[in-house]
Amino acid sequence: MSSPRVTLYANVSPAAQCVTVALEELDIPYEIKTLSLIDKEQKSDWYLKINPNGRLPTLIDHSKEDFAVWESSAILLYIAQHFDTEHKISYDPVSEPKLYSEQLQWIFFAHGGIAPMYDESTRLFSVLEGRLKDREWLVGPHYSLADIKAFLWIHGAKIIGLNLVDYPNLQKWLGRIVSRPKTDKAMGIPERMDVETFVKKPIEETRAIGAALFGFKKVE
Ligand SMILES: N[C@@H](CCC(=O)N[C@@H](CS)C(=O)NCC(=O)O)C(=O)O
Repeated sequence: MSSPRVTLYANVSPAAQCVTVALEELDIPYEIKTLSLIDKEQKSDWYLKINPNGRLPTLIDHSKEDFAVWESSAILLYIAQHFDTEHKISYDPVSEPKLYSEQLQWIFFAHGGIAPMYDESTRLFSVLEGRLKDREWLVGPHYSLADIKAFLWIHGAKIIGLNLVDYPNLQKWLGRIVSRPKTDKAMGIPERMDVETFVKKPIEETRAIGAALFGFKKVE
């Protein structure tokens, strides 16, 4: 096995697992280190030195003197810049400037829109549903960081009581994504999110878990 080019501090959450998806899709050798949110390891002094926000994920690039990158979308863009030179899952800002801009638009929408406003996501789901009405991917002709950033929130929607019955295009798009072998593999790293088990828990517990996993509300 090749030695890891990067280390990813992660847990089972859309914020962290969108990064494992990108690493798997690009066949980048990486090491996963999981932190326990229950033990508040993400707030320990050593971790705050690499991620002052005290949240997961954080990527460490061993080929750049252990340079640390935090905030999931910044990590995705860093991975694209340094490890996706063939643009398998990203668009080139120079030769594909419009697609690159659209990719940024949808990443920002998912990062600033879907993630923190998960409580009021139906309108945001409708935006995605409309976007996917006559296209396979959020941006351009292939799977990209925009899809990778957004889909795990949709995949986990049941946890907060939303289902996708009213969103047929979103359902089909999600089906296309989760049937990709490398993406499916990444969804099991560090562990597979067990949506059905969450759904059976009492509502207060579900919301607390949802808040911790998705980071839309602080759980003390
Ligand atoms: N905007 C951040 C959000 C990260 C986030 O919310 N991570 C959650 C994952 S479970 C977390 O670390 N929660 C623990 C905490 O807030 O202390 C990103 O996209 O990287």
